[in-house]
Amino acid sequence: MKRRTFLLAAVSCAMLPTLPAVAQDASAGGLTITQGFARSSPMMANAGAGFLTITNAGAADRLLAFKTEACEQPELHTHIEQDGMMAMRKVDAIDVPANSQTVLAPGGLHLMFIGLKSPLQEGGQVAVTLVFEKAGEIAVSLPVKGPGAMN
Ligand SMILES: [Cu+2]
Repeated sequence: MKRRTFLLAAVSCAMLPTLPAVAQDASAGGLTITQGFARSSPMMANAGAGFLTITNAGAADRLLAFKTEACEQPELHTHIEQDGMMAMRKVDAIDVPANSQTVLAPGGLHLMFIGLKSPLQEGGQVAVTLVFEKAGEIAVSLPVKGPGAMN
């Protein structure tokens, strides 16, 4: 009986459709995306933030937006200091200068997940598609870390 169960499990595994793998690092044109991660937001309920490094080996580009199934309202954000307090602001685009690195990191620029459809699970992955003005779309998978994770 035990053996039979094992065989059935092996067969059903083999029959699972192969999902397209979305890499944690990705590149298109002269752009390479690395060091991505996401975490739930300590500043806002039902929200999360994503961070990554964009290395641009080519001409200047701009990150215009990102798409994700994880939330209702994906926005590009930055942090600003206002009256001695840190606040988040939406930005229309993030410049990615030629031959440089643009870092989205805690306390600065970030991907904002507003209206999460389900809480970000530590150890899980969030698939996002970055939309660049010139390079087009780059899909990347962000590993989810704990709420206070800094890198
Ligand atoms: Cu934000």
